[in-house]
Amino acid sequence: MATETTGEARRPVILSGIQPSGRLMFGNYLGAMRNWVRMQEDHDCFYMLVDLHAITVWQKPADLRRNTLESLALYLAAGIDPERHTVFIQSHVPEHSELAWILNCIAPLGQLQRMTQFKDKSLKHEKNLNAGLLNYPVLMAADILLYNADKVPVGEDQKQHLELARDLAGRFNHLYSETFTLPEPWIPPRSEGARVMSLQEPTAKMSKSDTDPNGVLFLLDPPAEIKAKIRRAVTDSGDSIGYDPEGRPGVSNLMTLFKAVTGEDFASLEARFAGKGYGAFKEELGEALVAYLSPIQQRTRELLGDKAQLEALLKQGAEKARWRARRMLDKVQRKVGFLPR
Ligand code: AQP
Repeated sequence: MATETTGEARRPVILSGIQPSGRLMFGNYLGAMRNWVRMQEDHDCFYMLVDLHAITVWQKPADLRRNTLESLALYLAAGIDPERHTVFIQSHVPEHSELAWILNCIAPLGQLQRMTQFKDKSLKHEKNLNAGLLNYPVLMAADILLYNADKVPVGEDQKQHLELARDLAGRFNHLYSETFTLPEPWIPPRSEGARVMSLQEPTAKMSKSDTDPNGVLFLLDPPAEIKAKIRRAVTDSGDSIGYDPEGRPGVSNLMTLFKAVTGEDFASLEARFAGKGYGAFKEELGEALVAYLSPIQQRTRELLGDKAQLEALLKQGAEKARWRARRMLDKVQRKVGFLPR
């Protein structure tokens, strides 16, 4: 297992990132960020904002800038510590693109074309079906392998991409010599938010770029909007509270959110809301979400008030990341047969 010296202890390496392709939402928080915060205790963590990935779908430049900075503030407000760990923007570390090119040259085209996300996104973005969308998982493999990450905490939707990263690492090691650690996905259980579903279409995952904002709980939604979205959330026929993600995806999704922000387990929720109907349940859930998110929102606003400090943190993060990334890329380039610069 790859480890790095940090202070006295040698700790396993974690890497993960989110695309600033919209405003961060509750699925990103439960599937990724919240676990990142917890993992800081006993890992050496690299957390990025993957803007190179974001432009595989058209982004208005002003929105991309705003979403990147806002997401960084949310990372910090949620509890990510940029002093003890490495927080950076993907495009600030050019080694990601350089390694991606090399990996592209050993990535089987057929495997990339079979990726579920590629197929979904090709349908959604028919008019902008670009090569970046196909090569997305190769860039993701480069992100991970550059730092020899042991574990990658992601939501369920990213599992297939992790498998590709492992395949590419294995293939490179086989073609040249032992170089990359094979990364393991770290996926939270579904009942803890590995797959938060849309509030309007509970059989589809919640997505920050959903065209229906009512389906998405954004982390910076004002309190009144959070409560309104929960009130309008699609539930299932019947009016009892019961956890059954296959049969009753709407109410099960809301129960997952309830448990995530209060810690109350499903059996207790079922008993407490027996005979009370969806109305009372939704009111309490709305209140609980607002109480949970308010301190994060407040801290995000404060951080966004000091742009210079955020930019300084980014500069420091990019320097730390580049130092590690460069060492690995030099090694890879040497093995491939490139002459040293
Ligand atoms: N609905 C979700 N439930 C649990 N986890 C989720 N993640 C995303 N949606 C959910 C996790 O969040 C991390 C970052 O995701 P991303 O931004 O890199 O890409 P994505 O999976 O494509 O997320 P979105 O919000 O759906 O983005 P858009 O709309 O731009 O495509 C990942 O760990 C992901 O698993």
